[in-house]
Amino acid sequence: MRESISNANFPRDEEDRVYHISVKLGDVANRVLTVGDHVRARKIAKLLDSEEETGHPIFEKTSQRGFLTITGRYKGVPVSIMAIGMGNSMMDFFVRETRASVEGTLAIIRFGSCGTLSHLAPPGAVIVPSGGYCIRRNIDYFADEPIYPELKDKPYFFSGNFKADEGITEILSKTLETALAPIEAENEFVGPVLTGGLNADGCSFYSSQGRLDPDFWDDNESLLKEVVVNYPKTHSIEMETSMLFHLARCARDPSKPIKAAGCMQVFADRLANAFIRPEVVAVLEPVVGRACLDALIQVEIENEMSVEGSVWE
Ligand code: R1P
Ligand code: URA
Repeated sequence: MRESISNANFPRDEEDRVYHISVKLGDVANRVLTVGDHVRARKIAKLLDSEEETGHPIFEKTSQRGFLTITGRYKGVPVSIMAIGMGNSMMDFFVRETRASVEGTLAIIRFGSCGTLSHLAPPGAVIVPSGGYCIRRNIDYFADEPIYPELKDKPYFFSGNFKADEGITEILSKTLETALAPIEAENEFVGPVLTGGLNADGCSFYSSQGRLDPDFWDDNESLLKEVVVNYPKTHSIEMETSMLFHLARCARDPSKPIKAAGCMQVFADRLANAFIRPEVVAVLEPVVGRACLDALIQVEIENEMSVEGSVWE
């Protein structure tokens, strides 16, 4: 760390950049497409309007902690594409530090990958959840000396449900269905788009998603059955989208709402124990990435930011 940081509660550097993502006001647009990995982000960023078209350089920042922010215009509308890595805590860094770097409404679409728990969405399908919940490993269950013995009963906890933004979810579903229809007609391994179910965020890719690992004591053999019993509408299982819905729900200031939706390409079939083939991802991912941008720019933002010197000036 080279910059000097003044505030231990919400750290920023001398130029007011937030501590982990390393952006400041003006670097991120009101409309954000977030993905897990940099490669996906950079491929989608190729769809942004060129610098010749906009007359502005495309903003790009990779933080020391591995967050990537790319801000430009898509079909004339300011958007940011942000790669955040994996898991609930990365989502927490992303949502809080982005919120602190954008004025007005923040509209977020997450485009990730997931495991499927629905026969209607095999690998190659795209799932658009209407809400999501979290499955957390209860580490007290595994503790040698639990502080709260009453918490020792259950190895995994299920949270309540958090809703996606209905308006953005509807735009996203329709845009994806239109974009995928011609590809589905040509390629039997792509599609369909499955909407209206729930997403489960595991706090791990392994134990809290019901993966069996003989090297560890996990007590998760019945976890996926429990998912079906507790939440029969669960279509997808991954690691960030429910946390995004949860944090959007907890945004306090009504003049700065966070509206969030998500879609995932199905990579792993957790019922049939199968995985998507790379050649299917190569067809699916660019179409879904473009559809996410097309959906994002349809989202109405009443109080769009205007920051002197930024990419959307
Ligand atoms: C695990 O392989 C990762 O893939 C999924 C999960 O949520 C987790 O982050 O999403 P991304 O493809 O967006 O990273
Ligand atoms: N991402 C996950 O978190 N789980 C899966 O099964 C596939 C992708």
